[in-house]
Amino acid sequence: MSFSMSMSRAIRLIGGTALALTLTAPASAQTKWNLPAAYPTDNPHTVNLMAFAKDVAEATGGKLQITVHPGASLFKAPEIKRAVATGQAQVGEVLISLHENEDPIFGIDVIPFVATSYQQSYKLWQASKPAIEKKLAAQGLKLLFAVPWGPQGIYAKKDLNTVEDMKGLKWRAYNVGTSRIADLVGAQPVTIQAAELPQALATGVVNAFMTSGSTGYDSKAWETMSHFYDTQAWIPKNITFVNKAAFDALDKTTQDALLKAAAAAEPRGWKLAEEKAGWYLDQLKANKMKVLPPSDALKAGMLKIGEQLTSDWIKKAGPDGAAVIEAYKKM
Ligand code: PCA
Repeated sequence: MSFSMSMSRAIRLIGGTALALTLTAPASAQTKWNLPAAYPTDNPHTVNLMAFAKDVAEATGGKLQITVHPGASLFKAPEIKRAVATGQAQVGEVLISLHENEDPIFGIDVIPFVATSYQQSYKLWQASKPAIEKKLAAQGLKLLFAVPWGPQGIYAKKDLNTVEDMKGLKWRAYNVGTSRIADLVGAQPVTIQAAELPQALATGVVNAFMTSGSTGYDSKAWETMSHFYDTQAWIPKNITFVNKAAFDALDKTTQDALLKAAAAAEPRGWKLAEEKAGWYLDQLKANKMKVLPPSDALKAGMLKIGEQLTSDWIKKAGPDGAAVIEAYKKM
């Protein structure tokens, strides 16, 4: 083989490789996003987020890869929103009422007894969505979807026949509202996020709390608690959002695929939550907990607390908040 032949072949080969690289460039131009989340892998919220990430990867032919980080492994629950707003993560999921201090609208779904069924809760979401979306946008966040928890009940290790029986309890709170309930009943509030709840229970830092059947299940409440009072006081929601700049940097086709996957994630998440709510209470029972409706007296006491929290909220939220509640009531 002559020198010139091998040279020209080498040049052709180099040329061919360069061409191949050019052709494969769009497929290998992969965008990788992190999605911090705060709840366990098998929690319905996380299951739904994983399905969302899978949908996005499939719809974009692997161009946009979202890695879900469950269990507060990347950021702690109260830090996720800021992490996404500042671009430390591109997309994230939070219990939106954690941020009620920034704007009362973020706490609209945790006002007791305003929306207690999934149907009501969905209506409240429709009524409050424009205001929440606007507030998030002002913070550099684009709303993707919202998914509910189970109805909130009271976990305790003794009979609670009235709200007076809650006096002096070491009460685990997860947001402003649950902390305020402790104040109103004369319990001592300790704010602890779900990821740290199992340890708080094991070490006896708390001896009562309100949450869903799922968080009770996730934290093996039966190891320390004996009662679950199914008060169905409110249905809180997690909201998933994306950093606006990260979204804007995507090409239009990828943006559309992301929004389509988000639009599918919302109804799937609501369905999953509702389907599993009963199953979770069954697991508490199977683990020998008493799952009970609240007594009339306990219910009346909780309703009174609800009235107080409702008027507190209306005062804080002003006419804008009142307008959202009015819109909800008309739905
Ligand atoms: N679980 C979360 C928020 C509401 C819920 O049901 C928690 O207890 O932290």
